[in-house]
This record gives sequence, C-alpha cells and structure tokens, in this order.
Amino acid sequence: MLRLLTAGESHGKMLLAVVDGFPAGLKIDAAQINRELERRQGGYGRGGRQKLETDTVEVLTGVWQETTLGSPVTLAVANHDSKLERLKDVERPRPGHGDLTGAVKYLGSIRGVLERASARETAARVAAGALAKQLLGEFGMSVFGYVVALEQITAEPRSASLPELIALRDASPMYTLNPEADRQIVARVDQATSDGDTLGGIVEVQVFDPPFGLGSHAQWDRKLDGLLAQAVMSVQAIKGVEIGMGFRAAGKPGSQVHDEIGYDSAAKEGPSLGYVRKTNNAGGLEAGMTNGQPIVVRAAMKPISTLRRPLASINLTTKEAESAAYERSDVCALAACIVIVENVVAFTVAQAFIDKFGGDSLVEMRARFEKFLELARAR
Ligand code: EPS
Repeated sequence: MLRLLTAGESHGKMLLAVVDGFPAGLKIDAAQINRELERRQGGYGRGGRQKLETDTVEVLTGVWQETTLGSPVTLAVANHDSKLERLKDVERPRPGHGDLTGAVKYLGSIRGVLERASARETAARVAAGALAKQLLGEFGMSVFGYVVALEQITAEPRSASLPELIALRDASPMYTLNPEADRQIVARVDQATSDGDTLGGIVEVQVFDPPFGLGSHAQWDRKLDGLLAQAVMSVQAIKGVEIGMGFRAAGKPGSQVHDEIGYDSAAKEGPSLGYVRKTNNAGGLEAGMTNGQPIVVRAAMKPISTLRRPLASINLTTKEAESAAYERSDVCALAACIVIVENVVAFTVAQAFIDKFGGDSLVEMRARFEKFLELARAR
C-alpha cells in the first residue's frame, strides 16, 4: 500500500512529504522533481511569495545511491521565507479560507490554522507526485495537465502530439493549450489585479496509457474514480471534480454518452488490449476500473479567498463588523493548480497500480505487470 503524509507550515522551516510503501529499485531523478516544483511556482497572476522561494527537493530518507530501498522516502522542501515565530495572530477571518472554521474547531488562533491550510502545503504533494510520475513512467504512463478555462474565458485544448502539446502548454502564461485565449486571460488577470480581486477556473488532467484493471468495482472505497475525486477535491481551493464527461453527461441521453466497444487485433499489444472506442466520455473509468483509455479528470478551482479589497467579516475577539484580513497572496493560482492536480492524480494512480501489481520491488512489479498483460490478452 502506497501512502503519503505531508507536514509543515507555510512560514515554518520546511514542507515534508513522507511516502511510505514506494517500491525498491527505482533510480530517483531529483532534477525531474525540481522541474515540477518550479512549474508549481509559475504562471501569470502569482503573488510575491514565489519571488522569495526557489523550491528544490532534498531527499532525506529511503534512498541509497540515488535508488529507492522500499523504506519510507522523505522529501523536504525548505521555506526561504521562514518566519513563523515572528508572525502575529490574525483577528479578522477571511471568508472562504479556513480561518474561522479552524479557529473555532481547534479553540485556538487563526494563525495556527492558516499556516497549515495555505496552499504552500502543495509543494510537498507535488514532490511526492513527481516521484509517483517516475514510477508510472517505468510502465509507459504519462500524466499531462492544462488549464481549460479562467472564469468565463474558455481555452479550448488543441490536438497534436504529446511533445507538441507539452511545448505549447509550457510556453503559455496560464498553462493552457490555446494562445488566443491566453491574450484574454492575461488581460482579465490584469483587470482583477487592479480591482483587488481574485480569479479561479477549470483544469483538466489526462493519464495516457494506463493499463486495464486499476481500481475495483468490488468495494466502494476501491473504486478509482472515487479515490481520484477524493484526492483532487482535497487540493486547496478545489470545489468540483468531474471524470470524463462529468456533469455534462447528466444533460444527454445514454446513446450520446456511453463509449461503444469495438475490437481491433492490431491494437492488442497496446493499453486497450484491442478493445477500441471511438469516444472516451467515461474518462477511462467504468465501474471504478480503468478500461485502457486515457483517464480524464477535470477540477474547478474557486478564486483564492485572500482579496486585496477585502470582503465583510468580523473581529473574532470583539465580534464587531470589520473587513477581512489581507495577507500577501496570489490574484490567480490556476497555473499552479494544474501542476498540483496533475501530481495528485499521478500519486493516486500510482497507489492503484501498486495495489494491483504489488509494491515491494520494481523488478517484481514488472514481472507481475507483464504476466497480467499476457493473461488479459488471452482472455
Ligand atoms: C503559496 C504560498 C503562500 C501564498 C499562497 C500559496 O505564501 P504567502 O502566504 O507567504 O504569500 O502565496 O497561499 C494561499 C493562497 C493561501 O490562501 O494561503 C504557495 O507556495 O503556493
């Protein structure tokens, strides 16, 4: 079983990810983890914090001669802006943040909650997801995410080869696949910046070439669509998750939703095992199991809850009406959001992969993976 715990406050010493149950025998590429961390810091509309940080990973445990041992892998990302002990408490909770709920629940300070509720925690989840991507890569899978809408502006994705799409996304200020939409998006973020407001949007992730049979129909908490929804919904500021056609499927008849099944023996050696589909409205998941098509997950990010022009709130001590506190923040963190969701999806798929093929060593996993494919092709 692959598990992840993260620890750390936004302005504490560091963020930590403890990855337990990661197989032995994978040569870790720390530069690839750093590239994901760098991508998380990017995108148009980010705040001042990202100018202070250059997130890089330090692998503290679980590795010998750059190769995993099967023991817990601890990944650390240091905070340069580490000043928690000097920071004062906050009195005026921000609507939409964890300030009020956490201070009441823990009978304590707002500072003690916001430091952990902050999206800075996602640096640890991205580091763990980047490690998971390396494992998925060993079995031919790739995970690719992009922004599809900012507020009301849609950025329709292009179709091209994966390397071309990656280059297009990485050149985009909002990590979209649509340079025309980018011009409108940049103008809208500039407008929100001068208004003291914030913006959200929609992101989409695809996992290419997953094998058949990840997840299970047999029990509710083993269904991979449910596990993906939980993991993605837990990302800060996410308010909606869809698989494949998602909410749009509710507005169509079954004949326009379900992906008709064909067989093409020429595709037998590929992830579909020859069971081909003309559409992928199911987003690669039927009855909580992968069906050999790409996994497609979409998520809706609300606008960040820290507004430079603050909303109405109260003073938590006096209970008098006051406007909410403002702390340095982002106007739009949608580009960071897609990097986070991409890596959270990668980690969840790696968990399902290890459930199916075991997680002691890469060598054993590979043997079991090949055997399963051989048996499934003969099915
Ligand atoms: C973030 C770091 C934080 C915020 C943001 C995300 O740093 P600071 O609070 O020092 O500016 O910029 O966190 C929030 C949006 C939030 O609401 O807490 C990061 O590294 O992603």
